[in-house]
Amino acid sequence: MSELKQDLLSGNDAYARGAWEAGVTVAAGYPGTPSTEILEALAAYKQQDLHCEWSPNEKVALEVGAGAALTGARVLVTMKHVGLNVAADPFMTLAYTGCVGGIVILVADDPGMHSSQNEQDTRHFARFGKVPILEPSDATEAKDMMKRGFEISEQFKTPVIVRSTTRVSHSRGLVDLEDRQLPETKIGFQKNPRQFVPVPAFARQMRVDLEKRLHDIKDFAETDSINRIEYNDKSLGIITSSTSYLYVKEVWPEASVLKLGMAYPFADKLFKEFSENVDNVLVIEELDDFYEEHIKALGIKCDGKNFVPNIGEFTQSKLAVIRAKYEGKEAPNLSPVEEAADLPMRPPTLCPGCPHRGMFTALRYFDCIVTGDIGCYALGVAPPLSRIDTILCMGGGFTMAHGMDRSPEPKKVVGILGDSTFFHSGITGLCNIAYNKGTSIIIVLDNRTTAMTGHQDHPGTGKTLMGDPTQTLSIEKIGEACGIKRIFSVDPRDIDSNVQLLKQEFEVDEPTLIVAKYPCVLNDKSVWETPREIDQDLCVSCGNCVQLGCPAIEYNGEIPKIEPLMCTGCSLCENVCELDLINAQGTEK
Ligand SMILES: Cc1ncc(C[n+]2csc(CCOP(=O)(O)OP(=O)(O)O)c2C)c(N)n1
Ligand code: SF4
Ligand code: SF4
Repeated sequence: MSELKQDLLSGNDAYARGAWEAGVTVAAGYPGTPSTEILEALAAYKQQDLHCEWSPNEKVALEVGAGAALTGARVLVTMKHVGLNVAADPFMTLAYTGCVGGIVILVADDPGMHSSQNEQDTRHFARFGKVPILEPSDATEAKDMMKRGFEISEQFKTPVIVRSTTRVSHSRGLVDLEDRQLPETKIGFQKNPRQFVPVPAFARQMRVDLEKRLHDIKDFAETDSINRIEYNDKSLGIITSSTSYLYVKEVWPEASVLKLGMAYPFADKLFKEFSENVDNVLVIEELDDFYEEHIKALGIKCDGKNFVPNIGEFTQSKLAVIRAKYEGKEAPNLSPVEEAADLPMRPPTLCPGCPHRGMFTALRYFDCIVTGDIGCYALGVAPPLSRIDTILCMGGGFTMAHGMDRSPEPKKVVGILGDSTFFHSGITGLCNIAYNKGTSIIIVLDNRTTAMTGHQDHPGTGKTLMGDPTQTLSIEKIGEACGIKRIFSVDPRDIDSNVQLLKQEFEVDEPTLIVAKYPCVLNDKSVWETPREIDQDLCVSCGNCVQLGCPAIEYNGEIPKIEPLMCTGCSLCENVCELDLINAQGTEK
């Protein structure tokens, strides 16, 4: 008898394992917490027959995935919830054409917004696109549902969404390991315009087929064990899914539960059967009233969002409070550790030596509007830099600048985004500025990586996800090709020169592209230099260096001091000290 192999895996590792075991041969995605580690873990299998790639954005990833799935290959596409907004266009039509090889779109939601600009409930997208969506609740189910996802995808010829959440992606559990099994499908695209070419004449039939397919999947949802009822005390029946299921099992161990593994299409027969067999129905779902609204529309009486919040992430303690409220009791005080009242504030800040700090410092000399974006540089909004005025979504740093520039707003506008964001969705904004005769200054903070999500490569870094050297795209040349004439490559640490450049470019009546190039100091330690020190005897405590907001500079009584263990020697503080009192440690004064 072969020995059962198990490993303690994070949800994201388990998704990767599931995809690997299911015989995925093509995987594409764009990084975004909490989904990022899935592709990294899958690429680490280094399988000859497995190709994993970072795409410049989620729309591209899904389109690449769709192409591969039409040849019969099994395909995984990964992204975070906001990424599906970017990929919404191909997603909605892929639901029509369907697939040949199974295609799973792993979308990771972030209830509580641990690292996201908004809270979104991806289940709505599944209903919108009319595709099935699975909701694992832990690492074991993450692997299993990933594999089921491919089977369902091939059985019904539809893309399948697997919806993760931060808690599922990042918590660990013991997972059974099985062998990789390649599907038997022969790879080879079979022409079939009626299925793959949604010109109106064919798309109208596809629309009808889509409803039929959805109907069949609904039958599946009502009979397959992916949705299951656990009868217990029948005075209360709870309908739930995802990690909420685990919290429910802890907080209401005696209750009956309808656990939904497939959130959509709705398993109406199960909703009805369950509600007929319990005295009261309570729906516990994270974020929106997705099930509740539908259950009520079926004429079933239930409680839900009248007790359960629709904002933020659940915890056991939150559910214990909800239980008390539901039962009309006083809320328990379940905080496991007393919160310390006097902990110092630790606001998020750019790292010591971060190259982004230099450009923000130069911009502080100007009364202009800065439309920012979502990378590490979003921290430029915080004091003491306070140099970002708006953030919307990836790519918005450029496009919002143009919108303000073309409005009667009298101030000059500077649009900022990072190198990964430039390739994600900055290029189209740049084309637009050139085409529509914008005059804003746009800056790419090019730190040679996607730092915010953990240093992933992108088309500008010269390396693929699989670790191979590749073509390095030049931001300057792309700018040129878009029609921008004024293009400057600068070192963000050179504050004086950058102030002069900005002054000059503010006077120009055409767009300017500035590429501020210097590597992220966490990604490339080769740029670290000797730590700096402040002459403690001569310093007049003017605060210029402190205003950089570098965590390595702290007050030592009246006089600021540099913590040598944190300092990367980036020289920025040296550049802003007008008395020239900051030098490399150990240099003669
Ligand atoms: C549509 C979308 N996809 C993914 C993300 C996750 N995310 C936030 S910022 C960012 C890119 C950061 O890289 P870059 O622009 O190079 O800036 P850096 O963090 O390196 O300074 C990503 C992928 C997101 N917020 N929105
Ligand atoms: S990770 Fe890199 S880019 Fe991000 S704040 Fe730190 S130094 Fe700056
Ligand atoms: S050189 Fe100055 S600004 Fe740069 S990391 Fe050191 S203390 Fe911070």
